[in-house]
Amino acid sequence: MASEHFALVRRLEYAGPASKEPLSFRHYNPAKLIDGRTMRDHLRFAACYWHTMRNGLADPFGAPTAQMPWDDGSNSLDNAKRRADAFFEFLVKCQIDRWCFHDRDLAPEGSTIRESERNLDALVTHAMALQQSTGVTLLWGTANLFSHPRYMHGAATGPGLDSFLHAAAQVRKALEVTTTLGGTGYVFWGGREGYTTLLNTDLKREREQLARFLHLAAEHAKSIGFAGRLFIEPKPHEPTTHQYDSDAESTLNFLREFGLLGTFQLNIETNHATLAGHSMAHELAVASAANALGSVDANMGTPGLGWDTDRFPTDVYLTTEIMLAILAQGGLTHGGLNFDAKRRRESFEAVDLFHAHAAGMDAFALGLEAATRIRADGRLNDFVRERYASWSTDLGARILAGKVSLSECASEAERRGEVGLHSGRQEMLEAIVNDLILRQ
Ligand code: XUL
Ligand code: CO
Repeated sequence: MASEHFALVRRLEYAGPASKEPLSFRHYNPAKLIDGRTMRDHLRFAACYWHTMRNGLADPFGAPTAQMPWDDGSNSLDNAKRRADAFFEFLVKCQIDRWCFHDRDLAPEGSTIRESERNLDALVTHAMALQQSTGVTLLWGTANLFSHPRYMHGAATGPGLDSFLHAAAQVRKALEVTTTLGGTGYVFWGGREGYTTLLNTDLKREREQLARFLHLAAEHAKSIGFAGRLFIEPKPHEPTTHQYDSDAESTLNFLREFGLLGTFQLNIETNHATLAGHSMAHELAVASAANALGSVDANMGTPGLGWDTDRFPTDVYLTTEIMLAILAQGGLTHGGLNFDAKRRRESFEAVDLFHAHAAGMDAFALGLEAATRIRADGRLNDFVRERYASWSTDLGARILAGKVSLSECASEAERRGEVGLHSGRQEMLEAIVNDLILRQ
């Protein structure tokens, strides 16, 4: 790293819950062992290049506000490299071990595919050196198939063949550089893979195009020896009216319909879950039940505001729910907690990048500790086990194994008489969760 871009910030350290030093961790203690694994390994934090380095914090009504003294606003390769230097300095100082990027965040688009690829190669060589000197690793890479006007009607799902072909070129390259950088994942977020109006759309055809595209990408990933996992990131809409991979259930159905289940896992993002009208806990449960919870885009929305506001995840109830889902499946192997989050437009100083990420990291550390207490306490698990206990009887097992007919069920119902009722005790369980979140 040539020079310090955040000269006033020293590496954030764990200072304990009593600390009032804002640029420190009160709860994230990377080396602390929890159930035999360090916090660092449980949480697998990543920061994203797009919001951290490329988001000027403009909104539909106002100009960018973010102060980025390392960025001269040009499209030059030198500027792109300086930005990468600043990003890696930020990662090290914030103790974030992983990063994620879109091809076009990292390197400027050229006037031809070949030129774009050359620009990307230059930045990948630069990022590789930064990875080596800092020990930071790549969580996942992806291609931006939604910003350029060529993709206005969709990329793989566009009505014209040309957008599909161009997207293929971009994804081929993005898969290759993700492999070069040792990424443990590669993400497909279908930014414009949906429709704006059905009046001009052949939905059946577009879904088939998307499936073919994903097959081609998976085949290419295999052929180049990509050792990571392929993830799809559901989102219901924005910018499209309807995105085909709209939530976890619909994405799993899509994968199943087109023979892609098993090849792809899901990257679940909180604000996408809420835009879909679901809780994050719901989306995680659906993905995990299908053995398809691969990674998490860690952010949160703003209740009552119908946008993807991508706030930093500072809600401890939310982080507790997320960590419960992750711990229940034994952790994330190739994915992690990627802060796909941006500061508010008013948090425009460079130091706010540190405050924002530290707030998210501390919230997840609290969530990890709370989820661990909830699991160790056992009352929630016991309650659920007890609730389904009758299925563990001989008859329950035989029904599930398909060995009992509907008529046999009916006779048994008659023999048993009226159904015995038991309370769901939701409020009691919610109180237990509150107690265990607050008891440190
Ligand atoms: C958009 C979004 C993307 C993906 C990567 O809402 O979440 O940034 O995470 O393309
Ligand atoms: Co995301």
